[in-house]
Amino acid sequence: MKMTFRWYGSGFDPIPLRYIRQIPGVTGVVGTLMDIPAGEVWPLDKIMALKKEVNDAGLELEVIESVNVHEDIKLGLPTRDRYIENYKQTLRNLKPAGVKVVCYNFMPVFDWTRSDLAKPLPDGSTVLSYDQSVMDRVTDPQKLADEIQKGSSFEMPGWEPERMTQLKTLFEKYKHVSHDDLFDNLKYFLEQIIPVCEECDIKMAIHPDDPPWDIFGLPRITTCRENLDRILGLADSEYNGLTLCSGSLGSNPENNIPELVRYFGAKKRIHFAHVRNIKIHEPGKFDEASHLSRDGSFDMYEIMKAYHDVGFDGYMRPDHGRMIWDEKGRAGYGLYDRALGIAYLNGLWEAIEKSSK
Ligand code: DNO
Repeated sequence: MKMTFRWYGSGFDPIPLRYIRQIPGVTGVVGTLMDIPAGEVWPLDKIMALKKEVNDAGLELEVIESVNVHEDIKLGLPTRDRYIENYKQTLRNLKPAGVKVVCYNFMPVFDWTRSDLAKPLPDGSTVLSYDQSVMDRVTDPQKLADEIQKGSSFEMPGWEPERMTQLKTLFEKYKHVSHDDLFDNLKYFLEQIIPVCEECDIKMAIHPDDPPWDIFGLPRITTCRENLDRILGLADSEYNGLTLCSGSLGSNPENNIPELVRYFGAKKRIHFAHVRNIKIHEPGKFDEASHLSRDGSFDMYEIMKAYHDVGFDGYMRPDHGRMIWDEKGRAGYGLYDRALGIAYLNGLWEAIEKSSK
């Protein structure tokens, strides 16, 4: 297992790389180019400059999160071919930088969605929170998008301004897209991308939908074991794999995370692990939590044990943290609580490893 830390890049992330280097056990950064719109080619020189910056700080850049997929690909429009060609070129440009895994998602319009980006907990920290009843009252998703973008001093990934300005048109276009259409459109994409991944030795790792159910009437398919299996079958290659995000999948209690880790881990199709805890209050209502088992609904020991038992040797990162100690930063992506999460996950891992000998 290689422990990593998501970093949005200089100018986009207030956390200096040297701080990340000081978190025990972190070997690499999960990087991105925030200023390249979905669908455009990532220029080689920008990728190499990012690699140099990360390497100069004593860290590796082997995982990218995300290369976003243009909506026309998800919608299956004739214009998709141009964007797929761009995606292939981006993969070819990532190869010389030594990138091994690309995380992406296939969620229509929105990436992860929350009803509150800073809900106060009794201990004074704030967390991301989701309440379906609040979402159900949102009759105009444009308002939600505006609020989220206004409330956050940083642009959210997947909530890029250019995508949000077209919200109305996008909703219109998705009216005619069913779940099966979305599977077909993903298949079309993967069939073209995976041979390039094989050539470049870069593994694709689809991120689950968050939350893993339809929102605002938009179809979502990366939601449960059956669908994940179906997605892996769309292009049967180890290069077509998963980002197994405990918090996203686990917000539906029917998704048993240790079981999913064992099932997909045994198939060697988990390339990237996002490990975090959430507190589920009732179906469709949850708060994010510290990584500690007793603060949330998941048994983090069982999750880490499952990774250990399947011999997981891929990349792992903590996920959304609380905002603590008056830190100001990107919602879910502050330094302190994610660093605490890493220390805890590494502690579990060491104990599991030693006691299994
Ligand atoms: C949320 C993240 C997601 C993820 C994308 C992958 O915090 O895990 O935004 O990066 O869905 O494309």
